[in-house]
Amino acid sequence: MSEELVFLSLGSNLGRRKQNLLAAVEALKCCLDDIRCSSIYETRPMYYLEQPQFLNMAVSGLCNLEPVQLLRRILGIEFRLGRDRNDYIPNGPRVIDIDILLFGRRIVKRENLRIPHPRIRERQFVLIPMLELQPDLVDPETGTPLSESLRGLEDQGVYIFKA
Ligand code: PH2
Ligand code: MG
Ligand code: MG
Repeated sequence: MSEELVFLSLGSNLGRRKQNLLAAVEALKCCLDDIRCSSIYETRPMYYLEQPQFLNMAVSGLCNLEPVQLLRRILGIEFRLGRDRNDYIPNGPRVIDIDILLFGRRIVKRENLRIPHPRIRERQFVLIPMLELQPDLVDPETGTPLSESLRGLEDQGVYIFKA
């Protein structure tokens, strides 16, 4: 089976935000080896603005699963950590959100899973932590360095979290 370097984005803006992120990292040891974590950032909400500030971070690791299998595990972890998809507001508040950003250089276009994550390039709360882990990352679809996408963005309110 082939092993791929995977990048994930973690976010939380409900409950004990930092503990939620750290519990997710712990749980991800089920699916990822050699896990690396970015700093934790406090970030202004995007899209749906009337909600608490998020904590966001990026995680990388080596994965032996297929992308869809990884997604299934991630949905299980989100559920165990208290994610409630019944009172779900699109882009609204959540205890934990784990998104697959990159899966090696693979491209996945399924109804329930798109890799690379379609909104990476417009989100400082994703780009800043993931480029902290690996500054030379490239968009596998276009070959464009993700650092270039970041350079083109206006300030979105992303700060290192100190607490
Ligand atoms: N996640 C969203 C919508 N908006 N904004 C920030 N700052 N951080 C997030 O993780 C986030 C968001 C939907 O997943
Ligand atoms: Mg998300
Ligand atoms: Mg998600």
